[in-house]
Amino acid sequence: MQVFMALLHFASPRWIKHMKVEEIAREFATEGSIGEVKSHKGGHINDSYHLVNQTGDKPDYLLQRVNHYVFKDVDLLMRNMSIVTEYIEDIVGKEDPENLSRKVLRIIPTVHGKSYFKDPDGNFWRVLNFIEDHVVFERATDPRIAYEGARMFGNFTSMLSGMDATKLGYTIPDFHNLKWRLSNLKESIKEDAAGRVKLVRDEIRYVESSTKLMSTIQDLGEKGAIPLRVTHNDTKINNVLFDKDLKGLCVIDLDTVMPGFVHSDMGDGVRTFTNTGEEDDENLDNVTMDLELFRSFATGFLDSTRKILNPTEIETLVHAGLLFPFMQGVRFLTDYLAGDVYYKIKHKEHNLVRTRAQFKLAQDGESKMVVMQEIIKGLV
Ligand code: GN1
Ligand code: MG
Repeated sequence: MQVFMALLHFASPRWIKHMKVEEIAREFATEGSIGEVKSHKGGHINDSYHLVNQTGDKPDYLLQRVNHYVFKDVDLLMRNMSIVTEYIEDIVGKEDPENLSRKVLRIIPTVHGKSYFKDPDGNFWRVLNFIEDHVVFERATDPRIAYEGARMFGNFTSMLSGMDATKLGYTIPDFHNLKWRLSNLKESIKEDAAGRVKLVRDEIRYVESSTKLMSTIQDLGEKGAIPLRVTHNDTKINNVLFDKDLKGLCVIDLDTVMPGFVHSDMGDGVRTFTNTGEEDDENLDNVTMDLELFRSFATGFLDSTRKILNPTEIETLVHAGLLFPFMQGVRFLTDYLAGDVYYKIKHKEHNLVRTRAQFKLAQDGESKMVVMQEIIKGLV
């Protein structure tokens, strides 16, 4: 396959026009004149660039290449994104019209009026407004960050609770379906494409022994006890932008907004806001679930969702904090075994280091589950 791809690459340059990022930026209906194009730090999937406007009073923009290995249907993804951003702009526009441009994401169309541009190499690009003077965090160093970030993510779901979730398509089918994630892991163990199974026996044993506990939310979903909502599905701490006074501005990274369970948003939030270490911490002693940060996160999340959640959702919210580090570990482990084909990595063992840190976090969460449940009870 790789040889075939390489041949294809060498056979194509005569008629394929490889475009520069600057040229791609010119395909969009931006205002003013774009000068510098700076690479912008983003997540593990897409590539982002900051388009700096040379015209004084005109705004900057964010150009992104959407990873179409991960998002197979970019057309559907952009349709979802248009529906959601317009819906939110309507609500926020009534609440705070003066600060609208820093509080919502807007899709800037191409010069032909489309929501994305496909370049001759088959890459998909989009442009969004650049939110000025924002701050992002990789870790919650202050309970106020956990509270405010959680309130922002909760408010996102809450704002969208008036929308029929089936209006949106699935940008990644089965994204948070644990059974599917586990069957992918099984498959990658069987294939052992990178010859690494022998290195992860302990991790595989941990997955097998934890599956039952981690399936609680999936079981509830299958029974129809928890409703499908419009959820964000990637509520990482670095997907909320703050202003300098630690007030939440805007929730970003809407690629995975689709029908889901509220536990996804609680879960990825707990996973990233309460971790005292890094997502890929090599020192597992650093990785714990901080109960004070958990209290702040749960308070913020419930302050903005209390009014929309049903009693079963609230009662089972605590499970989300264990499931999401666990499932994330399963996903990193699967990618490690497959030879690092999905997540961007910084070194050869990166996905294994990430796996171990996520499993440590899930274990620490499990040992604190009773206390966390008490905290949630005290909040409702
Ligand atoms: C990916 O690209 P980023 O960092 O926003 C992933 C999430 C994971 C996360 C782990 C589409 O998100 O699901 O939770 O990495 N996104 C996709 O850090 O798979
Ligand atoms: Mg993301």
